[in-house]
Amino acid sequence: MNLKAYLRSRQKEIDRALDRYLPKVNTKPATLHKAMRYSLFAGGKRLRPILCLAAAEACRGKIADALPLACALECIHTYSLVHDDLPSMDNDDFRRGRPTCHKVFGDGIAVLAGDALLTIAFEIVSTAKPTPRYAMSILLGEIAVAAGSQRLIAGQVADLEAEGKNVSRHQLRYIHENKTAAMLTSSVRLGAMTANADAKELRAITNFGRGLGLAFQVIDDILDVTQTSEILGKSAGKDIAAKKATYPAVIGLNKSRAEARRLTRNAHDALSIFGNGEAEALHALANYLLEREY
Ligand code: GRG
Repeated sequence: MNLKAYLRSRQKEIDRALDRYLPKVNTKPATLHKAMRYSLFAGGKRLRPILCLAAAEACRGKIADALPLACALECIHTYSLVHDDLPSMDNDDFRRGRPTCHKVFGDGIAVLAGDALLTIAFEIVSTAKPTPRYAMSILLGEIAVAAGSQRLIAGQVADLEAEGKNVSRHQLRYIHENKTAAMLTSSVRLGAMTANADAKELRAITNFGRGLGLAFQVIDDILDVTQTSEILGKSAGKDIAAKKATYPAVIGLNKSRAEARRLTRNAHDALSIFGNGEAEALHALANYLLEREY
């Protein structure tokens, strides 16, 4: 498959849907809606929504049915980035290649834009069509848990508390599993749910998500060391400067690369139950992430 064309077309589809879901820039309070749109349309890769749609496809679902969940995931992801960039957290001036939300709109509006992006995600989920196996309560529970105090936010807390300390490989795994892999795993699980996946398919998709989610964060850690700020669209080398808990810091660069490859192989293997090229896009996405390592 032509992955570049696939990514471009999916990104456009997701952007069009997000544009429909978000209040227009001049809707009162205009500053807030401007800030929400500023961060949401800043050029993110749309990885979580694309994974959600690809998982729906693998389980023979319709893209249109998965789109509300895909968009909700991107809103939550963007909120987490806006809050993560705040001076009281990671204190970053650049994100997605442009000044961060608080640099443009001020800290107060950036906090509120993040809050509003998180909240609108649930409004968007409420427009999704439940399936025979997955009621609306299951869809809502899945996304709320992934974004909640024992997953995404737990990972962020552990990350903040680990700064400047020596962390074990076990603690590092906890941070990555929660801060990064939980949302990526739920992205593919929610796509599969909108396709009414059976238990075996959902298990396979979940294992794929776990492998890919962890590999993604190991690769992100590697990129922070090996790439420039221009390539990353955010400040490079920040992890070392802030004495962050990262894979290269804990096990070294070479072992981190081997670990990223091992986790990506696990992700591919998990998809073996799918036939007839059903999971072609998921395989291609896993390879694409690994290629970014260099
Ligand atoms: C504030 C609750 C809260 C959580 C913040 C997302 C996050 C947790 C922190 C950002 C820093 C970081 C390294 C997070 C790990 C996940 C990650 C690599 C995010 C970047 O995701 P990409 O590469 O970004 O998909 P784009 O901009 O392409 O969407």
